[in-house]
Amino acid sequence: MTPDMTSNSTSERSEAYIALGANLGRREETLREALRMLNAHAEIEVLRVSDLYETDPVGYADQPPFLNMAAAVGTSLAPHKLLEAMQDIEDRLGRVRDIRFGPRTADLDLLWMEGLTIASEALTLPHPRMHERFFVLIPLADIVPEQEPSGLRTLVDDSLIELGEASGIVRFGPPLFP
Ligand code: PH2
Ligand code: MG
Ligand code: MG
Repeated sequence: MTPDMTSNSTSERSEAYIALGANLGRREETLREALRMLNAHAEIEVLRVSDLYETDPVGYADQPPFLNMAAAVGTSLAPHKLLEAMQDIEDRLGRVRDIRFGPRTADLDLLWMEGLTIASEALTLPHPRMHERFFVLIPLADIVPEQEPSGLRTLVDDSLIELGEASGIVRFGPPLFP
């Protein structure tokens, strides 16, 4: 086996969960294109995609509503390499990085990778705010299997119970992929 620093140490495929959001331009087209670009990457396969949800902006209220969704991907990339691939897709979709929590053409956030914990400058896993956001948890609940082996289903279910009645989120449409 050839050593390859872009892959994870075992070269095995792992499963990762990604949150996607858009609140500028043609939101649905942008998200569809983001999924297509993820799946077009040689080391990423889109496995499952949630419904599409329209959500009130959280954190910085004076901006348009978001479309949000979640995807499960299979990947042989190490976490930081997957994150780089996601950021490259954001850039290609015309993302301009300015206001924190502000409007964005395309936002791809890495949420969870088989329960791995990482705290680096570039990446925190699990995503530190995932458990407090309906716009992340409700799409995730669509695609995390009951028997997910690293405990993500329990995290999602417990967080949703903790948060109580959902608000600021409505189902917008069926999965965009394939
Ligand atoms: N993303 C943010 C900040 N606020 N609000 C909603 N509803 N959806 C998002 O995706 C979102 C947000 C930062 O990335
Ligand atoms: Mg985000
Ligand atoms: Mg982001």
